Amino acid sequence: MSDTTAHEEPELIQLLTPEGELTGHPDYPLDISAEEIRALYRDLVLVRRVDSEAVSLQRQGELGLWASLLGQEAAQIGSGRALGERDMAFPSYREHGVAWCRGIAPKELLGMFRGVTNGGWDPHEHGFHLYTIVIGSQALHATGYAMGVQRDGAVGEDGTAVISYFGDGATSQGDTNEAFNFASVNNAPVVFFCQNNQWAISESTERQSRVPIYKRAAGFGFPGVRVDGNDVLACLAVTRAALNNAREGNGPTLVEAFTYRMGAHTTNDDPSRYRASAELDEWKAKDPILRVRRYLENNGLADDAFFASVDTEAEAIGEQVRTECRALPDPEPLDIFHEVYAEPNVQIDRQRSEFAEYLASFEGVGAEGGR
Ligand SMILES: Cc1ncc(C[n+]2csc(CCOP(=O)(O)OP(=O)(O)O)c2C)c(N)n1
Repeated sequence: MSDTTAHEEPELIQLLTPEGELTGHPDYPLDISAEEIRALYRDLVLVRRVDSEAVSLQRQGELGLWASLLGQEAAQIGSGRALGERDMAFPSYREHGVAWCRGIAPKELLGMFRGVTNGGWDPHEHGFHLYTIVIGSQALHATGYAMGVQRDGAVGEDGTAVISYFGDGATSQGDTNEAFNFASVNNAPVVFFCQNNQWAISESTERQSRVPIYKRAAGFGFPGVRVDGNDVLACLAVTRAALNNAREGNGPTLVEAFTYRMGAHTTNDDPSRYRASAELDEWKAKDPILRVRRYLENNGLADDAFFASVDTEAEAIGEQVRTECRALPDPEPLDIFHEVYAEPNVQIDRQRSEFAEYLASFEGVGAEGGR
């Protein structure tokens, strides 16, 4: 018996090579203007700048933690810009680029990582759900939401599509596999967008799946596709097609965006302990921003003034993020009881009163009061 599935070379959908050559793909035609490509370039540069500023802020004690998106900008901007206004995204905790596309201000993300907010933003206002730390759970949330969309009759030409973001590690979770199955048997309008960044903290992708991740969709009865996750144009075209498919009532798709986490898992991690630096060098050559810049330059579609203006904007946004982060107000201690239940709750009311009494017991006690 031979086993070829684990070893054959998977097809990678790519429209723009690392050298900046626009090759296109017959299955994913993309009608895009130079202006739109310049706008994508700007998105990529700005989210990278927000991200690097957040890493610095964490290092300086202004944030408790940060999960960097470095290297995954194209996967997130490409898929994020494919979303329609009515669509709903269910992120994990690294989707700062998608949040950017959904109009979430960076300071809202920082508030969460600074620990001064219970949530961050209104999911319905932005079509972008709250960050999820419990790996894989949002695949089920997205599927349930998509089944709701279906029951509301919001599938069809102007329908709503749902997208769930998760990593390669999440594909080992029961929740993710249950979501695949529910979505498939219900033909739910959901796209599963897996950013295969090659690592789940210190576990490599080989430890998650014996076959290329996108091929696992076939076992659940829906299509899977592997896209170059460092190619913003391919990510845009492939996600757009998958969302349209879902919207039109043709069910789920698994998109595996093949990319690389160029930074640490989070600011608590040191990747040099488990992976070789040569691997990073290899992926730096496939940088998602560099290839768009090369394309624009080589084809005379952007001049030095354009690149300089994006850099200036990036510096300004870095400063803005820093100032806004430091100005975020600390929450009142009693805020912890807000938004626990939608309806009044006796237990919560009792706990709030007890805590308020406890806090009041400090009133009038000066620094010397504890002696
Ligand atoms: C249910 C659950 N198990 C374990 C963890 C601890 N944990 C946090 S991040 C992570 C790795 C996730 O890797 P992946 O899904 O590839 O996403 P990435 O962080 O690479 O974007 C793990 C195991 C968790 N948050 N939730």
